[in-house]
Amino acid sequence: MLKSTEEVTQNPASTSIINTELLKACKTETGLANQDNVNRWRVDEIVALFELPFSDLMNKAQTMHRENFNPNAVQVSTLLSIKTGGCSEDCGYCPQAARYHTEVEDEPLMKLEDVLIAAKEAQNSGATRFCMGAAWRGPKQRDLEPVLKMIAEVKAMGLETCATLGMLKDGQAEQLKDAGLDFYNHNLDTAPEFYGDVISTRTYQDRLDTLGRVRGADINVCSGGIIGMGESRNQRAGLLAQLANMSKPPESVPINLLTQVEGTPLFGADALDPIEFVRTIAAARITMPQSYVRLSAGRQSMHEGIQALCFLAGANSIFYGEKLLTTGNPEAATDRALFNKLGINKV
Ligand code: SAM
Ligand code: DTB
Ligand code: SF4
Repeated sequence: MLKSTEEVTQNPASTSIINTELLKACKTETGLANQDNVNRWRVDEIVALFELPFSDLMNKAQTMHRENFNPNAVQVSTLLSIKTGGCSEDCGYCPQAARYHTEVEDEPLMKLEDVLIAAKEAQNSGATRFCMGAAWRGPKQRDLEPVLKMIAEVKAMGLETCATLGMLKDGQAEQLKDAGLDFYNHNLDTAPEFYGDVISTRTYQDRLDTLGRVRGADINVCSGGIIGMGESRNQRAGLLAQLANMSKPPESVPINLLTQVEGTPLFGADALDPIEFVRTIAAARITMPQSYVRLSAGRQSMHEGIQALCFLAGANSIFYGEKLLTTGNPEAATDRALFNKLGINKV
């Protein structure tokens, strides 16, 4: 039986339980039921979801979504780049890597008071979570200390806090937790087999280790990836399998459409078919029924009809506000108009 909207409105994540029967049905109908552990996904099972007729896939995703969440509520987070550019890493998509010649100008760590002004503006415009991003390989202790203050003060304003600072060393996640951090974002980015084509300065295992430290410190995990980098459908499914099969899947799963930035190696990659992007969102919803799936980078160039399909496929979180980290995002007023048109409320 589907839950009524009222039953899941208050606290969707905590009132829901995984409907194992529904999951089993999703798998059995694709002819690929894995009887050993219905909550583990094989890559071929996820590929079979991608291959379903579009209406069947959307129906499964929407059913799963309604089982676990209020289908008309979307969580909104605002991003701020607190330290921009000059990064030592070589992520092939990223305009902030020092080695690529892009228009991004390097900026040092922002002052606490300026971060708080931006957080207040985000709160006034309706964001409930404030995510602070830094272009670091990982924070040194002297970098972390001012960020801990930012987190504590943003939290004290009544906002949920999120940070994305790169790889964490032992003990750093605990300091972030003590400062009041609610979520840590660290993306797997893509499937293990494609990863080496995109990044060489840190390994997949490094990323998993950081996620383990975040989980170990009892901080909510935010982890997803980027679609449209030239990966195959199998590899898109491979990314979702990595995320869904974690001993506890991430609470928040950002699915970014590659924003192509001139000067980065991935500039000029073949554009992804928008329907394939919607299919990826649907497969994320089905494989991670209790996670917030965030329709992340790429919305500025995405027709509102495709965004509507993403919400129908189970996306229930967005970045809100006219800027992501260094690239554009729809104006808040444009998003409010879209929400009104679709009858969506903010969580
Ligand atoms: N430097 C930290 C790190 O990489 O862990 C944190 C910031 S980094 C910019 C956060 C994430 O943004 C990346 O892992 C990647 O998934 C996403 N991202 C960066 N550039 C992007 C782009 N051009 N298009 C889509 N997503 C992008
Ligand atoms: C995530 O998955 N997407 C956000 C956030 N986590 C940090 C970043 C998107 C960045 C897009 C390119 C830019 O604005 O620099
Ligand atoms: Fe640096 Fe993060 Fe950009 Fe990679 S994604 S180059 S680590 S800022």
